[in-house]
Amino acid sequence: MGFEWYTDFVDLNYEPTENDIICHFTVKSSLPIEESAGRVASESSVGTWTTLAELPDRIKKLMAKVFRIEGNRISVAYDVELFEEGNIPQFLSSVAGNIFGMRAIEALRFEDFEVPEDFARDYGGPQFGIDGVRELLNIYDRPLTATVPKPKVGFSSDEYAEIAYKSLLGGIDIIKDDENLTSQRFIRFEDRLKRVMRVIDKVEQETGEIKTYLVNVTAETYEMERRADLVADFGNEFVMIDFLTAGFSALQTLRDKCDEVGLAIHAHRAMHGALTRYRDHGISLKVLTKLVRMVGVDNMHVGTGVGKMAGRRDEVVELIRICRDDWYHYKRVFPVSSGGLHPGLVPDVVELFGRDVIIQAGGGVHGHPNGSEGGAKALRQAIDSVIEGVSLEEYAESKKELRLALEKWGKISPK
Ligand code: RUB
Ligand code: CA
Repeated sequence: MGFEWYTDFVDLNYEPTENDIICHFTVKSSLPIEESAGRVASESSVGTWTTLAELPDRIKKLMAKVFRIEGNRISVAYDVELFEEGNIPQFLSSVAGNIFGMRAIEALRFEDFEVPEDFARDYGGPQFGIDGVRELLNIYDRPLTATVPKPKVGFSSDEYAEIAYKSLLGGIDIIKDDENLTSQRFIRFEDRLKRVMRVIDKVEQETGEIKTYLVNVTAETYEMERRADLVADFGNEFVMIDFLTAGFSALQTLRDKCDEVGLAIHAHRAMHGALTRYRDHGISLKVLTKLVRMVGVDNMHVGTGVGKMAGRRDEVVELIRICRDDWYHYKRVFPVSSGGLHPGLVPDVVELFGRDVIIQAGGGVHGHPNGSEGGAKALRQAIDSVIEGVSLEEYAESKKELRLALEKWGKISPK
């Protein structure tokens, strides 16, 4: 048709330059692939549905280019000039914006992207990263342990702090709020923070170990900043954010705030399933994980491969690499393995992740027959056994808590 120019956005002879951002998509459409691919590149860069009366050469240069087509997988090159420096929402509005809603495209998956140094430089990355977090906690030789008090909402601050106390005393390093715990009527933020910090001080004095609190500051952005200030005033090291429900703008705001007040960021990925779950549509976790590393979170949930959340082992391995491989100036992100874990699964998790992992168990600690303290001990014993190279069963012969955990859960992978 004379008025369309979508295929002008396809140039299979084009060789990407060092000024290009490369995005990889999978496209499902009843149109020929050049047609559908052209639509993706057009709508995500300078195009509209028709040719225009005027198109200056200068702007023509900014047309995104589909330079590779393999079956229904396409790769698109975007000139870095198309993007504002340091603005993730604008990046997503371009390469993951309107194109998801076009009628001619039945399904679209944003699989992966690569950025040139010129673009990478505009994002600071993690402030602490794995090495910094290890320094904060003074733990260098083993996986870190975290627990979410369960039930995840409903406790008063007092009850919550009591569970935190028992868990920390049993050997857990980190208390973590759950994704939907913020500042409900029954457990206001400031009150909970105050009480948990009191408990942390007490345990730190009693045990000589350093403990920390991943306190969920997710809220409207001004309120979130206020909460981050409070957390810093109380002398804690971390905040946690549900980065998808809060949004990338909020995450960037929090990252700036944390730079100012010296806090590390724990990223919870709640809601990612709405984007990542269907293999032929949405945005992959790979993309989300790269983005949060660029913005600069210090911990990121990547799944377990064995627990209650979806996510195959090979996918988890890939996310671990995105968190930990060298990538420009970005510090390494601590991958968090969480969701349905318990002592019997610890060997699998360490086999998959190695030692640079935060192992989080909620139900797998507080569901222990001896309660939270027993559960915490069992989790630490499971880690010790792996580090010492002894089987769980053998280790459990002399460790009561681990034995009780194995009797209750065995090595079950919960659904
Ligand atoms: C953990 C829990 C976390 C999940 C989220 O509780 O529910 O919110 O880890 O999933 P429990 P993911 O240890 O009792 O399962 O880590 O995959 O984002
Ligand atoms: Ca502390």
